[in-house]
Parts: sequence; structure tokens; C-alpha cells
Amino acid sequence: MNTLNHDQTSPYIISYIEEDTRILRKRFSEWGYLYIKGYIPQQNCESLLSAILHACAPYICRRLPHPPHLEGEPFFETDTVWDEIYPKIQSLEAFHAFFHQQHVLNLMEIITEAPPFVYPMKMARISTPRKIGFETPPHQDAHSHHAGPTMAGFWVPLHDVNEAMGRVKVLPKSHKLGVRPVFETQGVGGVQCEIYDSEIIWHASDVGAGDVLIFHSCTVHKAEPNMTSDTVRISVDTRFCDYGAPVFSTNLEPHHGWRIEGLNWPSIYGQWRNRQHQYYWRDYPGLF
Ligand SMILES: O=C(O)CCC(=O)C(=O)O
Repeated sequence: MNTLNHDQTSPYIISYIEEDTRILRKRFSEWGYLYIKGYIPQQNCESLLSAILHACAPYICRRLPHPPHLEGEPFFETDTVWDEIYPKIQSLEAFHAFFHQQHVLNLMEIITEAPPFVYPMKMARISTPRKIGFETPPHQDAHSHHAGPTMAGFWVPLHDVNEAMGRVKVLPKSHKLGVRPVFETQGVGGVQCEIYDSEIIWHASDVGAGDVLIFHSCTVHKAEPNMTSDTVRISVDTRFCDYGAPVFSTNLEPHHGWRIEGLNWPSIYGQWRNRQHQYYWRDYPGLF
């Protein structure tokens, strides 16, 4: 296990949507991730970010052209402020619909090699400054989502993110060593997986709104701490798999629905104008 903490960082390998599908798949299988710049149109990110910020008022504000900033005390997942604003974010139709855009499904089908199933559980990440040590620890989604090898994570920053704001780092090729032992730790999710001594080089880059990071279910990834004085980093993510692949039942719940009272699908769907993305998962054939 790597206890020396002498990590080095290299930039993400950039992929281009214009590349041949076979090349993209080969790179994903070789490195365990794909990073595509500007895949999601800026206006889609901006409109979702505005809606999320509306839900975060008065704790997080924004003075354009600056990124979101914290008003008041820092918080992280499960803190009182987070529990107050998160149900409002989860109730946004635009938040869920973001992952069902045809444009996104087309991209994910390159990886899933079959019509993709969008996990019902959608996550918004709010990384505030002055919470160092509470950032997402190194983990594999195969463990946290009880998922098989054909599941992939899909992560999108809603505004430009630099190193100080806390980027997402991936451990290249780490998916090749299977699902690792975990131990309890502080931070989002509460567990971290083992990192081996030879695993020193991580990949991360400053990213722009609408860039997409797709990672294999066994790729180890983590968040850097937010070292700014008042900037808040906001991103969204979910998981995809080939339709019919096994999906563990907890992924059909709203994120944090297990601990925030009243955060359930009827309350989330209550004010939506369109039913298309509601309960689409009910008859999913691969549930266990
Ligand atoms: O955005 C973050 O802080 C963490 C994202 C992550 O770890 C994930 O999507 O699994």
C-alpha cells in the first residue's frame, strides 16, 4: 500500500469525439478513462448551474464572470446546510434531464457498446473551501455503487475549475487490478481504497465548463481539496451501463434519499413539467 504520499500529476490524456469509436474504446480500456473537452454545450452547463445556485441561496452566490463563492461557513455532504439545499437541487428537472440528453447518450454508447441505461441516482458535488480533508477520497465506483465492469462514471464541471478549486484526479490504468480492499476514512463516501506503492502518477488537468470525464467502474479517482479562500466548485455526475447489465437496487434511490427525510422520488418529481424521465427505471431488467 502507498503510504509515502509522493504523488505526481500528469495532465489528462485528451480524447476527441471526432476520433474513431474503436480508438476511443481502446483508449478507455487501456487507461481507464476518457476526457473530452467542451462536449456539453456551455449554455446547458450555464443554465443548470444557475438553477443549482438558485437552490443554494443564500449560502452560495455568484458575481459573474467569477465562479460561485461561499457566503458564510463552509460545509460538506451531510452538514445541515447541505441537507437543506440538496433536496432542492435533487428536485430540479433540469438536473436529471441533463444526463438524458441525446448528445450524452450518444457519447456513453461509445463506451457501453449497447443502448445505455442512465442510473437514476444523479449526484451534484459542492466542494466548499476550508473543508480540507473532507474532499472525496480515492475510491472505485465498482465498490461504492456495487457495480460490474461495464458501468462507467460520467462527471461534468459546470464552470471552469482550476487546481486550487479541487479537480478530480484519476489513477491511470488502476482499473486493471480489479476491485480493491477499502478502509474507513473522512470525506465524501467515508471509505477509501488501497493505492499500491508503484501507483504514483495521477492524471488531472484544469477543466472547463462542459468538459466530460468518463471513468471505468474500477478506475480509482479522488477529488483534490478546495484550497481557495471562498470559491465553491460545483460539478454533476452519474453512472451509465449497457442496458440490462446488473444494477444494484440502491442506485435506484435518490442520492442521499436514504438519510434525508422526505427526499424521495414523489417529492423530487412533484413539480416537473415533463414525465419522460420519471420512473423510467421501474422495469429495469437487470436489478439485483
Ligand atoms: O466531484 C467530486 O468531488 C468527486 C466525484 C467522484 O468521485 C465521483 O463522481 O465518483
